[in-house]
Amino acid sequence: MRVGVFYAYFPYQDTVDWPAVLRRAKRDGADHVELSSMRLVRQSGEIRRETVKTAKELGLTYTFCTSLPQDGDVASGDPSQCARGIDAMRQNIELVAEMGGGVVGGMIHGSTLKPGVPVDNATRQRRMENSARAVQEMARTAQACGVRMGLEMCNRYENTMLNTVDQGLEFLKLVDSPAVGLHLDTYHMNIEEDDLAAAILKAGSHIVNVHACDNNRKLPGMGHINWREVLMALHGAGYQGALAMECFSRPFGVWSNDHRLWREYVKDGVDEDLTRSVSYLKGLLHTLNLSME
Ligand SMILES: [Mn+2]
Repeated sequence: MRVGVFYAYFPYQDTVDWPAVLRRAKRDGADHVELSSMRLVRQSGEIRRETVKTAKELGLTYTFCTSLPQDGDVASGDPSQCARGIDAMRQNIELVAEMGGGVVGGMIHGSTLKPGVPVDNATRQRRMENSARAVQEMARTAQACGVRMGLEMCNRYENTMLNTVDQGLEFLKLVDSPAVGLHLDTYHMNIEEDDLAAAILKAGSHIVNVHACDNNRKLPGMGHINWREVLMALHGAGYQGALAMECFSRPFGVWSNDHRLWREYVKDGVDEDLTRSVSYLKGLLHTLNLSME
C-alpha cells in the first residue's frame, strides 16, 4: 500500500499547478497523489503531459477522482441529464487512460439530491436502477480503456443511494461489470459503518480506491480512527492500491461549502502536518509488516 495525498490538500486559487502539487507531495514524503480528472479534462494536453512527466521523474504513482456535473445526474432518469453525465464520465475515463494511473473514483453513480427533493424508498430504488444503467454504459468505455472505476460510498448527508459497503455491493450486482468496484472513504465509513474493519473485509476484492481521512476529516492520526485496524483490514482484503488522504488544509476556501470546512484544520503547518501523517501511516505499515507496494 502506498501512502498518498489528495491534490486539494494543498491550497490553490482557481487553477491547480499540478507539477508543483506533485513536487510538494513528494517533499512531504508521499509516494502517491490523487489528481482530479474532472479538472484535468478541461486543461491542455501539454499540462497533462507535463503532469505525467513530473510524476514519473519523482517516482510518484497517481490515481484520479471525479464527480458528475451538476446537470448530469445519471440517477435522475432524465435522458438529457443522463447523457451529459455519461458523456462527462467517458471523457474522464479517456483522460485516465491517456495519462495512465488506471483508477478513477468518486461519487460517479449520481449527484447529491438538491435539498427539498423527497427521497422515499421507491424514489431511491428508481434512482439506483437509473444509475446502474448509466454506470453500465460508462463501464463499457472503462473496460475498453483498461480503467477501473470506483464508486464511492458517502455519508447520508451527502448521498441518498450508497452510504455503506453493503449498499455498494448491492449496487455492484446491478452493474455487473469487472471494470467497476468500490471506493472506500474512512471519513464516511466512520459515520455509517457498524465496524470499519468488518466492512473493509466485506468489500474485499471489490476495493478499487481508498480515501484515508480521520473521523474529523483531518489527516490520519489527527482524530480517533484506529488506523492499525484499518490497515490490517485493507491488507486482509488484499488491497494493493494507494491510500489517498482526502483532507483539506484551507478553511473558507473553494471546498468549504461542499465539505463543511469552517474551522482551522492545520496544526503545525500544511507541510509539517502532512509529513507527520505520512510518516505515521508508513510507520504503522512497517510495524505491521504490511507490503509497501
Ligand atoms: Mn472521499
